[in-house]
Amino acid sequence: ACTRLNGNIALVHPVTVSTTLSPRFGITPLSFTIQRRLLSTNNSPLCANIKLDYFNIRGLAEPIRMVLHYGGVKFEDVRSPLPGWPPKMSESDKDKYRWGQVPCAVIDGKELYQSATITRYFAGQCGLIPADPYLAALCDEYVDVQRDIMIAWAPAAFAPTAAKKRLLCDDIYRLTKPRFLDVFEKIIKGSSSGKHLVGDKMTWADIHMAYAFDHVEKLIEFDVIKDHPSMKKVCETVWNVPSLKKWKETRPETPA
Ligand code: GSH
Repeated sequence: ACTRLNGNIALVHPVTVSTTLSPRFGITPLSFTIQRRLLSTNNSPLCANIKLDYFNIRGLAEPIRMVLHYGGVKFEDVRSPLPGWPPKMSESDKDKYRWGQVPCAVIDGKELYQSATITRYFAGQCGLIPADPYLAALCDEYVDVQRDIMIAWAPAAFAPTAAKKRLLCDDIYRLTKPRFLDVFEKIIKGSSSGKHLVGDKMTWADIHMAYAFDHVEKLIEFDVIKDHPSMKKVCETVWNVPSLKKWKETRPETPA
């Protein structure tokens, strides 16, 4: 529900209302964060008309969808049929988009591209970016590292045979474990909460981590973080948020 307050549009978010009033859904600190932020803004995307254009896969759109579901933000999840693997658009479809690629978020008619940019944009509006600029940048760093890890696993995802995939998985695991996974494990172990990457609250870096390793596992059928219990804890914490748990259980079953 949107209402006007001191000339600004204030939004009393439906999720906030229900979580505040009904213990059935649980009261989350996020509700209050969202409420506080939105009371001082007149261009919140949570009041906007949001459309997300992508293919009918999780892919690069999934962290955006997760952040929007976390915030209880209504959006139109437009899914075009997958044009092959890896997806390649026809020239005429490419012409529909500024950079010839998706995901594309359309916010009150205005387009925004680049999956990390879009995810970060909505994360900021959903209380998932720390106010401290250093901690906010740390979230960016961790998301970028997670993307490096995903890129490292891509050859296994596109391997022509199962045998080749197995060989590649062994090689990539040997390389990425000490360089990336063990470092994340140490960071989380040394944190005050033991279940968040940055500070003691959920941030978009946590949500992106849950997305990244869920996605890699889906693509290569191998649990990359099976020996990293603290990383598992972060991911479980994300997937235990009621709206994300529901999304995971009900999202469309897709090949990637
Ligand atoms: N850096 C971009 C992002 O993160 O959004 C990459 C976008 C991208 O590669 N999109 C692919 C695409 O639109 C789908 S995953 N492919 C169609 C094509 O290039 O023809």
